[in-house]
Amino acid sequence: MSAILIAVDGSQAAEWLTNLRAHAKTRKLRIWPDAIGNPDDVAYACVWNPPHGFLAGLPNLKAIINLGAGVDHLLADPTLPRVPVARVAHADLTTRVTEYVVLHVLMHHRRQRVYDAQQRQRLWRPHDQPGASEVSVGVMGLGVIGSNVADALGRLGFKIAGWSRTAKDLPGAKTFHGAAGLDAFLARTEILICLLPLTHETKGILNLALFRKLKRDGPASGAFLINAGRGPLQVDADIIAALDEGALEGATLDVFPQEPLRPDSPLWSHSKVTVTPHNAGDISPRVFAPEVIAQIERFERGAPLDNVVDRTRGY
Ligand code: NDP
Ligand code: OXD
Repeated sequence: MSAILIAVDGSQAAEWLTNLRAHAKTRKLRIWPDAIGNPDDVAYACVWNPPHGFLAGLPNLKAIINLGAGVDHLLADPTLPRVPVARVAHADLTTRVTEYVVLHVLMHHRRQRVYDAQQRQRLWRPHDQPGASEVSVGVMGLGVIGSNVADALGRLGFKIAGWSRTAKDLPGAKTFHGAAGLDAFLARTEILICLLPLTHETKGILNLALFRKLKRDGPASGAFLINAGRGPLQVDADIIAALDEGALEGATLDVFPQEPLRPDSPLWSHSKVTVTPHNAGDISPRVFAPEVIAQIERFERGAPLDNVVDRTRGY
């Protein structure tokens, strides 16, 4: 029987092996880099950020399963074999990212950083607090995760808008799409959430010119950015410039053009920036491994893979 290869960059490789083994029954499992075995045996590669060029060395590969939602690293490999690439679109991951975004929207909305600073000074000073229903939130990317985030924040009462590549209808939200819809979307947005994939169209989109178009005279008392999409969507120097000139009042960043974030990055110590280490939504091998095996078994019975990436679109 053909083998499944696990090629995971990072600390979760062993956990994937254990969990896939628990469901793979008698199937051969191989692990990169130490136990690849004969590359000719490998039919399925379950990967997270594998080195470019590596998958091209598996001549009998039938499908690639990306163990995460974003496929930018994979698609940037010019030698990527022409087999279907499936990605994670799973409620567990969607819920985790939604938790992260809701937490940070509320941190900005409720001025938590200001109160943290006041607590350190033993300062008792309430500030005006708008209700959620007065504040406009905008979600860039209305896919599996962005639409769930929009729904969760809508249920908290925020005014919701969303922006996507193609037209979308989202209950309770005002939607915009394409380059033509971007400025109107930004003009009404006080808290901007980015859940876009990284593609040649979206790279660098979170820049100073865009931040200057956000609404900063609304009840939120300034504009805020939350980026949990991908690092190269944002221009770090422009975030600092926007914070310094007032185009942005605060930022929460989970992702960075260079990860880990360089120790000398001014973002670490900026008083208006919250930095997290790209963990808004970690995929759980325990939860997702059974689905990987079930997908492969269905595929072998002739069904298409779920959540296949459109390589031309780039996500
Ligand atoms: P989806 O593919 O389901 O959704 C992508 C959305 O982005 C779609 O609404 C799409 O528009 C929109 N989009 C793509 N290109 C453009 C463009 N040029 N202009 C406007 N809108 C665009 O992705 P997911 O929701 O599953 O995930 C989104 C991203 O979140 C991932 O690609 C990944 O980078 C990131 N992520 C980060 C995590 C973290 O831990 N920080 C965890 C998980 C994901 P349309 O609907 O028209 O196709
Ligand atoms: C993902 C991620 O894309 O964790 O799944 O960033």
